[in-house]
Amino acid sequence: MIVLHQFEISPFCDKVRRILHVKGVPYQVHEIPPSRSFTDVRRVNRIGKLPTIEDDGRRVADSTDIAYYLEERFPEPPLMPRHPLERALVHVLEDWADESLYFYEMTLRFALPHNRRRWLPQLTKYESAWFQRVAPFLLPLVFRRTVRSQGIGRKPVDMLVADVERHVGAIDGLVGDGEWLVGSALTLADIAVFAQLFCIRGSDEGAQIVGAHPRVAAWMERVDAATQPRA
Ligand SMILES: N[C@@H](CCC(=O)N[C@@H](CS)C(=O)NCC(=O)O)C(=O)O
Repeated sequence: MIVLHQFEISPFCDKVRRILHVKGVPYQVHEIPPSRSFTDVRRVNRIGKLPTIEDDGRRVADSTDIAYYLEERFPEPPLMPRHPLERALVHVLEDWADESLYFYEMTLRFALPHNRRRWLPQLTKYESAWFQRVAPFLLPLVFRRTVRSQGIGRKPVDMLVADVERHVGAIDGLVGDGEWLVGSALTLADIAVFAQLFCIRGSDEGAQIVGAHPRVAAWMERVDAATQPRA
């Protein structure tokens, strides 16, 4: 059976879980506490990031590589369109979600103190009691350093909110009066963008922005319903 090495709270791990659900593939979870990034995670893969899956002795790291691997191994139902233009769009949207939206969700949930207070207990759920005590002092420094060096973390909140409004507006434009982001069926683009937007919506600012876009909220419900574990 496939083993998913994960941080439960990671949007990339959520993305992989949802792909596995859509394809009806059974899997086991190996949960690693985030504080073990430099030890246990590096033993799982040399990139030192999760998710990673293990399938019959073969390890695949990175949610994008995992998505393409699973698409080949379990082609039904397809998450990649056949048409080259649609495939290209799925790729671009997935990369936008992973490499841009991710840093907004990280900044909103973990760099802004009012959101962090709510999310820290989730992040440290699998940590030792000792780490849970030091986390409120240590982790804000780690997140601040990460998002500041990436760049988004240097923006004041009003600029951050304006950026997220533009991104959510773009999703609204893509969904339009249709059901999915690309073409006429659920694709990897829906799952990748959903996974990041779900986390963005977990912040006060993100919830307000998504709430102001009923078509985006309805699309999120649609993707969520289509990517739940199969009964
Ligand atoms: N491009 C990677 C990103 C994965 C990623 O950044 N994972 C984070 C958790 S959300 C991680 O493992 N961070 C640990 C670290 O950087 O040490 C993917 O798509 O899987």
